[in-house]
Amino acid sequence: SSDGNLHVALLPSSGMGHLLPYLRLAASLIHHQCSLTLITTHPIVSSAESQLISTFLSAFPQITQKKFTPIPLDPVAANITDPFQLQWETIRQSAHLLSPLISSSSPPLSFIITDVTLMSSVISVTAKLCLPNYILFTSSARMLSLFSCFPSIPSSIPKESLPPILLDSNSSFTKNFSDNSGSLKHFNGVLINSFEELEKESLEMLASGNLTKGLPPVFPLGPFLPLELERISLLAPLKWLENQEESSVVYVCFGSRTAMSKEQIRELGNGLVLSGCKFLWVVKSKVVDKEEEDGLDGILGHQLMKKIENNGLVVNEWVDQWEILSQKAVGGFISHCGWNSVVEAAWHGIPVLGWPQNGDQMINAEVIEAGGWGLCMKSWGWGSNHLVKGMEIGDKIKELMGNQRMKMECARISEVAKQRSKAGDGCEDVLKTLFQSLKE
Ligand code: BUP
Repeated sequence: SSDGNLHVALLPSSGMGHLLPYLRLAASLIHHQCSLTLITTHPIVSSAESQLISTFLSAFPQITQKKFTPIPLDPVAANITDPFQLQWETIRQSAHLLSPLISSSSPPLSFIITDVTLMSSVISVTAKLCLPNYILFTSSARMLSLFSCFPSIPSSIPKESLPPILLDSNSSFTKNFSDNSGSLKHFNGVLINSFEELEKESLEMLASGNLTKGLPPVFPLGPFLPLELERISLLAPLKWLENQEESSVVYVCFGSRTAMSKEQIRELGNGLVLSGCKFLWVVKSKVVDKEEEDGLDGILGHQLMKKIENNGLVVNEWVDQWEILSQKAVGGFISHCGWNSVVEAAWHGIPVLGWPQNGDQMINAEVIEAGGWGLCMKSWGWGSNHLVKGMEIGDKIKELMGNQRMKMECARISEVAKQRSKAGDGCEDVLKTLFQSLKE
């Protein structure tokens, strides 16, 4: 291929939701004959991430790994409790140490692709080295439209959909978000796991140039598909699903970084039982997988466990979400609306009951709602300690599972998504444009 001379470095941020799309993109770049360097940051926050990285590197021995060890930050002094966010800040503050790592790459790098959380600090390094920069934005185009204007808010996005922390202009999170946004114009382009039919309006708005001056081109490369090596063999859920009727099961998962309160988890359990539907529920009560779990009995309580027994299957391990969503038995998905999950639900044509918990999730859930293929529960505990009762949850699940119009919209979006990824690589044309733009 004519792209054979490109050497690309990838610098992902922490958290599975950030790492997975990087590895999926990496595989696609390899397919296009690029040489790759993967910069990994140590110590790695979760064991899910470290396992995935080792499996990935053994599957692709041609990829160079460069280990980056930033200077550790004191979480108390940094005033950050979330371990993933702490890692972002740690990388940011040690970004100058990336310089030797990047400049020693051989053959010399053609460009680097980095995460939104690291932008403003990485740009200072790459500017000195005159190295072109791209971002792989791991959220929706709708979120990108907010990000690109921030601290202004585009008229298409209600203020209430912003995570509460972004409304506090004094928080360090908001300051970083703003700094990163401000550095956007110094980047050569933004790659994103989205596609026209999923986010037509936002992508058009981003391309029009009306949103922000100097916005670099956006390359919609989605839908990203999982790699074979991501598939793990936790067979119990799949075995159980095989014995359920078509479209009868609601799958419940709030992603890899979100832990609900024990009280809310129990209400959700009651809601699932009250809905009368069968369910497959991935329970997570700790933010990082390395922390100790109470065990399902401890989290749910004996009484609820008994009620659940005949209706559903509950697991507190990493599951193969892609495989689960592809099962005939699955007819609905209760999701926190992390962007990867949204795109995966679209691809499989599963109606979503969106229950955003924080970050970009409300804005992502609005993409689903606007597309008519799911619901966005704006009033359910977004950024507050409000407890959603089981009864209300149960009613919404019934609505989700019985809604024929949403099923039709799902089938439509799924068909287009599959069409886009038919050749096994949905981003062929867009990547060609990207490579072309690099040669100009
Ligand atoms: Br949990 C879980 N199995 O058990 P999101 C997640 N996943 O395959 P997040 C599994 O992880 P951020 C599990 O399919 C998706 O690709 C899932 O990413 C997979 O949410 C990914 O949906 C999760 O973006 O990340 O992890 O909360 O908050 O950073 O978006």
